[in-house]
Amino acid sequence: MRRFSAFAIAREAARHHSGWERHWRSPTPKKHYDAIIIGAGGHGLATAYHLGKDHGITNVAVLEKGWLGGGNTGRNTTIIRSNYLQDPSAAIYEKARSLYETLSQDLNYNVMYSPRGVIMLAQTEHEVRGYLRTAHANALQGVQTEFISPQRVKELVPIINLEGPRYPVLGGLWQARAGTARHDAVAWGYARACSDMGMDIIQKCEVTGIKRDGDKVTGVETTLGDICCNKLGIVVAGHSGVMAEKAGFRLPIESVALQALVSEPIKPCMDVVVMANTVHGYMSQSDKGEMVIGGGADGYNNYTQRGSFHHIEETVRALVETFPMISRLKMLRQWGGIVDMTGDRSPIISKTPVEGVFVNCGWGTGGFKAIPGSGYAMAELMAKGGSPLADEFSMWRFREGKFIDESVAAGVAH
Ligand code: FAD
Ligand code: PYC
Repeated sequence: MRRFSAFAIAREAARHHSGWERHWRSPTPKKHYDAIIIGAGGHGLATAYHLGKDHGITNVAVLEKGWLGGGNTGRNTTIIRSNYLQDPSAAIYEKARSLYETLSQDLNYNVMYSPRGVIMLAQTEHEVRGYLRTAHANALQGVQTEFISPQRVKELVPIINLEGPRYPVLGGLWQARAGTARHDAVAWGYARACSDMGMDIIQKCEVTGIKRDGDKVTGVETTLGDICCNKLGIVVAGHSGVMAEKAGFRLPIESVALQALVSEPIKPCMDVVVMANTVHGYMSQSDKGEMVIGGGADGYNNYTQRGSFHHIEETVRALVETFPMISRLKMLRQWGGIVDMTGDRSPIISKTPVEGVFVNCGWGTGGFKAIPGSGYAMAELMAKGGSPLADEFSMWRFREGKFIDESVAAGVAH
């Protein structure tokens, strides 16, 4: 694959951009692969990338029923942070955040990582205590966060109203090196790098069954025919329960819709990300100028990929108090994704009861930020049978009671 560089861009500009190559091949599936990954979202593609880059396993296919990045990876609000409470979470989210810092260089693809800083507002006394606790835990974990005063919040976010009668701003948990990245570019960058290593990324290929010989996986049934493999990674987010059932086991997971919306574009007015978890709303400004707004998850399980109107109303009504200027904005678009929720709001990166089958899911409302770290850990697990970053996230922790409770750090109420 030709590398992107200032020189390449100048040369293409001079010849009307006629020389760019396709970013990834669209091959027909082979009969057999060493490893198959189901799901070409960020986590599946990052897993394939690290299988090749770190472990030299390149006879790999990534199978996607729709289009690459068309699941939650292309539907999220792109917030990246690592201010979690528990040690195993801080380790994997901080690994991911640090990999994001150099991802554009590593992939030779501009993922537009923007470490603009994230504030989680404390709007009740209870939240103040909770975030102070997180800041202390982060200090021990080597994650740089601090609890800041309302005045400092106002300096960082001039458009904020500190004095809301229902939701006064009492301070905030601030992570200066947190931020955002361009979600599609993350998927595209990984896909291009995987294709460049000789891996097959096959879109419009739905996995409809999982083939076993006794307790061992032998391959998958797909809409493009049967394909054999030695190892299988299930990385399908909101459809993890469905896929696990096809493999013959159950996962402690539920699927619900989470939604977001954007306003019309306006002039730059907010250059950090603000999460207001008491009101289940969060907001950032995109490079185009739109205010990107997200709300809470649906209160019932579903696979709609749409979201519901009452959430838009609840989210915007509450945010208007904290950001009065948004009452004047027109909202342009709304969309939803199906997120996969575990009981302790932490992911599952695990071996399964079927030999050769591995699962990576349960990132719920917060997995975009984890993509590089999750791919790194999942690849290590698939290649070596264990990974220091993944071991605590085994699916058996629910049977053993070793929960990793992140219901507060998840940010979105669910
Ligand atoms: P996906 O991107 O959903 O990929 C899974 C893929 O599997 C899909 O493309 C799907 O088509 C494919 N698939 C499913 N079944 C099959 C099959 N049978 N055969 C083949 N392919 C199949 N996280 C953050 O960190 N920060 C945020 O700000 C944030 N905001 C969010 C806002 C919204 C509205 C939503 C919906 C989510 C948000 N998230 C956020 C969560 C984040 O988007 C997800 O955790 C993450 O994208 C999950 O990535 P994934 O690769 O596991 O899943
Ligand atoms: O995990 O930071 C997050 C998040 C923000 C919005 C949805 N998830």
